[in-house]
This record gives sequence, C-alpha cells and structure tokens, in this order.
Amino acid sequence: MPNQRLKTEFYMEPIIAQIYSDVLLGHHKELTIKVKSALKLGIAPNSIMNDGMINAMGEVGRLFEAGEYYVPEMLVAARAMQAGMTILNPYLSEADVHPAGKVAIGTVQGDYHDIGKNLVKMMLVGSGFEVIDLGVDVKPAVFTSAVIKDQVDILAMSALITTTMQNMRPVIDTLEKFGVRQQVKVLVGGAPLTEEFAQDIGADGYAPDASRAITIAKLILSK
Ligand code: B1M
Repeated sequence: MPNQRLKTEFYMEPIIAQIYSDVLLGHHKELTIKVKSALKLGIAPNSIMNDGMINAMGEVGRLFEAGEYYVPEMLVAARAMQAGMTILNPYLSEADVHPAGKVAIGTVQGDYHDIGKNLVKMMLVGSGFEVIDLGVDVKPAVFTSAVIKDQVDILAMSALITTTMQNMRPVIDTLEKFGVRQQVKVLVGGAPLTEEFAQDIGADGYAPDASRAITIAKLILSK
C-alpha cells in the first residue's frame, strides 16, 4: 500500500500529496491543518478537493476492493474527508444573490453514503440554488413530501451502491402516484449510475460529478 501511495504522490504538489495521505490514513486533525495551509499557500480549493481528497477516496475504494481496507478504514477516511470539506465549504460556496431554483437533495433509501451528495449540495448552494438537504436513507414518501410541501423545482437523488440505485425508480413512481411528477424535475447521480439508467427510470437529468450536476440542473430547469 505505501508503494502505491508514493507512486501517486510523486506527481502532486507536496501539500496536496500530504492531504491525499491524510485522507487515505484517516488523519482528520492533521488534514484540517494542511487544508488551511494549502489555502494560505494560494492553492485553488478545487485542486485541494479533487487532486487531494477525492483522488484519495478513489484509492480508498480501490484498497477496499483489494481487501486491504475494511469498513473501519473507509469510515476514518470519510471522516477525514468531511473534516476537510468543512474547511473548504465556504471557499466553494460563493453564492449568487438570486436563488437559481429550489432543490431537495438526498441519498436514497438503504444508502448511507453522503460525501458525494454533500459535494453536489455545496456546489448547488455555491451556484445560487436554495437547497433542502433530506439526508441519507431517504424513503420515497419523504422525497415526495418535499415536492408537495416545499414546492421544490428539482428533486436530486444520489446513490453509491448498485443495489440502492434501484431505489430511485420507486421515488419517481411515488411522485406519479401522488400526481406531482410533472411539477418537478428529477436529477440523479452517483458512481454506479449511467445516462442510460437515468433515462430508463424516467429521470430528467443525470450528472456524473458535482460540477456537471450544476450544468444539468440549470439545463433541465430551462426546458
Ligand atoms: Co462504501 N461502498 N460501503 N462506505 N464506499 C463504496 C460505494 C464501494 C464502491 C466500495 C467498493 O467496493 N469499491 C462499494 C459499493 C459496491 C457496489 O456498488 N456494489 C461500497 C460498499 C460495498 C459499502 C458497504 C456495503 C460496505 C459494508 O458494510 N460491507 C457499506 C454500505 C452502507 C450503506 O450505505 N448501506 C458501505 C459503507 C461505507 C462507509 C460508511 C464506511 C463510507 C461512507 C461514509 C459517508 O459517506 N459518510 C464508505 C465509503 C467512504 C466508500 C467509498 C470508499 C468512497 C465513497 C465516496 O465518498 N467517494 C466508495 C468507493 C469509491 O467510491 N471509490 C464506497 C468520494 C465522493 C466525492 O464521490 O460519492 O462517487 P461520490 O460522488 C461523486 C459522484 O458520484 C457524483 O458527484 C460526486 C462528486 O463529484 N454524485 C452525484 C454523487 N451523487 C450525485 C448526485 C447527483 C449528481 C452527481 O445529482 C443528484
């Protein structure tokens, strides 16, 4: 594992390589200090997030698949990443004055992964959307209630597991059952999803990452 890490770090800015290592090893206190230092050094928040932290989470997933990491290691890595994101959040969310639209976002039923969902949320807020965060393990009735009570323009669903992505279609079915499908746009995303899957379940848009989620959100609202 250390060889693999060094191989990847070799191509990075030293402070980004340290951030990468801190996420990988779950050193959340050290990570917050280094994220602050990187910002002071003038390194772009997007680079700290993508090259340092998201890159490291990809490696965490690879190590988990290879049987070198277990759930506890994934958890401490996720905690470190969340700590880093708390520092970065204000730098990523330079909100516009007028809300671009109202969004309810959540991770679908049975799924507790929320780092990607939180990133999409931050980017939406940063792009001027008003966002209601429904959290994780969100049941179809809760998504539907947000559409009816909060009158959101977009319902945004995230799923990280091949089994839980199947829980997106029941949400769309429930919207139809309550007669509110036509009053909201449905945006879906998450690592195992594809454009084909999104079309198949009847979503209005699919985005493979947080920044494209903003482009697609604006696009589907303009239709
Ligand atoms: Co889990 N986990 N996990 N996990 N975990 C994965 C997803 C997995 C791929 C690991 C692996 O095997 N390689 C695998 C799923 C395999 C599959 O699909 N069949 C997996 C598994 C199996 C599990 C458990 C079942 C493990 C177990 O208990 N045996 C369990 C399930 C728990 C549950 O949810 N019911 C589990 C648990 C956990 C932890 C709790 C330990 C932790 C989550 C902590 C947390 O989220 N608070 C965790 C983690 C950290 C991961 C990995 C390592 C990292 C996920 C992550 O945060 N990535 C992950 C492996 C991997 O992805 N490399 C893995 C960083 C994040 C920024 O990326 O979430 O993809 P991502 O979000 C991206 C895009 O996908 C997209 O934009 C984001 C930013 O660009 N996006 C959207 C996401 N949502 C979007 C919504 C949109 C648009 C774009 O519009 C609405």
